[in-house]
Amino acid sequence: MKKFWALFFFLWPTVALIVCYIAPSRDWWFYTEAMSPLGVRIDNLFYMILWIVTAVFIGTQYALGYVMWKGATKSESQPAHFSHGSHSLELIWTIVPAFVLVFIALYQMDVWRDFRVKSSFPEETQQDGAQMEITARQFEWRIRYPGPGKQLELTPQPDDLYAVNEVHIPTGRPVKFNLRTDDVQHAFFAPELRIKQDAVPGKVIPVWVMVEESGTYNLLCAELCGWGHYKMRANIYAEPEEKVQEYMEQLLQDQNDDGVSEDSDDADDE
Ligand SMILES: [Cu+2]
Repeated sequence: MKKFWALFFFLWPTVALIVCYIAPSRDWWFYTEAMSPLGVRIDNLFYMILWIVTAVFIGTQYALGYVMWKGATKSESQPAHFSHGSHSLELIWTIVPAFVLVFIALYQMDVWRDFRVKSSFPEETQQDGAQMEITARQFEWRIRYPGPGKQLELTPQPDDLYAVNEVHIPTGRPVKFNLRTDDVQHAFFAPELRIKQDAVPGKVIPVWVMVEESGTYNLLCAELCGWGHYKMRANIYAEPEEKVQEYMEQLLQDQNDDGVSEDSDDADDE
């Protein structure tokens, strides 16, 4: 029975090794590839941490299995050896994890800076203001674009264009938007683009994203924000610049449509 338990403890690191071997080819880690260059860098950080954790897990579990196997195969007549405390061991298992954590903290800093620190955003987003404002509210995403040819102001303007649960961004260049919330705390979560940013009451938080391939991506709320939290699902449409322009023109037309047909307009004029 003792040998069984030793083998049992050998089993799990072996399972971990097998999973690590087959998971990448079966896409078990992430359900899609990162669709933005920054997302790729975030994934690389994730994989680096995953490898460290995996190595530690496999190493410690095999060590545990080995100790158990040694105990299980030792003769009954041999007396047990008791030991308590080892300064050098304790030093090792304090310094090594501390070193690993400091390394991760320093290594991830440039990705963090490029994602979060405004002055490190891509140059294209530095000159102009934000391209749109995305406001989370119970339970939807409201998007405010500036009127044609205008810059986005922090406060709503009469000719602003509005959309709900539908974000259109051009591909191939960085886009900056302001994130805010109307009520409680929400979180802007675009899993394929690897963006997760809290929307905090009273704050306007700039976020940037660059998508290279056209496509429709999810926008979800990742903060349990109330009973309708599950409904806060929107689409991000990444498309060529001309398509975004077309969409804006359509939005402008729809917004200016007063519901009265053009014919009756003419009739009024007469
Ligand atoms: Cu929410």
